[in-house]
Amino acid sequence: MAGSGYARAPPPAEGGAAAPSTALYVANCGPAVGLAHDDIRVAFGAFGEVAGVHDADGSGARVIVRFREPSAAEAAMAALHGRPCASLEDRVLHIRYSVPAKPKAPVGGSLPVATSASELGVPGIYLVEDFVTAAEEHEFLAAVDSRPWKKLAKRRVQHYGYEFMYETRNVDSKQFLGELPPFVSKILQKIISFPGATKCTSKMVDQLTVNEYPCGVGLSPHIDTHSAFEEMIFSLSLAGPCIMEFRKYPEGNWRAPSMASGTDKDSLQEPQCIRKAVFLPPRSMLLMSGEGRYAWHHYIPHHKIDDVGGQVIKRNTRRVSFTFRKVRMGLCNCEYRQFCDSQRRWYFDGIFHFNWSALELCCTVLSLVSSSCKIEVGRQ
Ligand SMILES: O=C(O)CCC(=O)C(=O)O
Repeated sequence: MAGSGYARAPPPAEGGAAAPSTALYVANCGPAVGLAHDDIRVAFGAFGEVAGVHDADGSGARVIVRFREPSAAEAAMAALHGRPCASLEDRVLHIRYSVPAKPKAPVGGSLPVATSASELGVPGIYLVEDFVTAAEEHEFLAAVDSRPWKKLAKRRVQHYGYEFMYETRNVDSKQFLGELPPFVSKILQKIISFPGATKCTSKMVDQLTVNEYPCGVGLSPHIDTHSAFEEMIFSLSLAGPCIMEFRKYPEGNWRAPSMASGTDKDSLQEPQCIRKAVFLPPRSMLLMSGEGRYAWHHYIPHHKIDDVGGQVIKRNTRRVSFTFRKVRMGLCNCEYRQFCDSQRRWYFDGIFHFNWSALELCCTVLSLVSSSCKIEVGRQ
């Protein structure tokens, strides 16, 4: 019934009859089998007032007949289903009750999708379109396609510089795999002059993750582990576009990322979080820094199509992203302590005014009291 605005009526409760509705889905009936809508209206009109007849789909051989009253639909069903209909050239009609389809959620959710970083308005997020040319894009894709991919649950990856460990969402900083490959040197040169990039040295990144997402596949919401990587994270989109959503959770409502084993599980919609989305076209470069990198989750929804400013964008090609990061060698001391694995213990200490020495003292006193109780009990 795709496209008719009607769907099959829910199945009847066990042992019960199908609940009548005012609309009937009638198969083997319509202009493609020589039956005009007007003739169908007249034939069904014998059972009660017909509110409308329209195509159920693009076949021309299935229609929706809408009555004013459920009793009329019930009578038509009883008289015509599975039988030749004399007033419709003796065609055998196949009829089901049908109900108005629930409206589908708008493509991409109700979230407006920005096409620039200024429109997005997440502090520390920068976007440059056409960061590389189409010829360079072709070159980069050929380079990664000639190298081995590692398969994750829903996508393929390659790692350079340092291996990324999905179980811990971290890298082993002692396991240096070698310099970044020569095919990215043009990108590294351009990164130096990226707006928003503060440290102007080509060594500002030393780890590359290449992600290949099949059509419509996305990525779970997450914040890159603070202790694993420095502040600036660059992501180059190649081959296909995507929407990237940013989510900020209110104070005290933060959840740890859930990407164990590279299995990207969509998190439940969090009603309290602030959500913003931006369109990443192929060949664009995104920089996540400051608050946008440290305190906002980023997320790629699993969508086959997206609505960008009223334009339908099909994600019918793979998307390949090159994510460049700098491995952190010490602890993170950012100002977003709530989201910082290097500082979280101290953050929660602060919130709860927790005093570890006081706790230790309490434990000692308790254990002394309990052992003296045991002595007392033993004496009785
Ligand atoms: O594909 C992207 O642009 C982002 C990749 C990413 O966030 C990641 O690998 O953690």
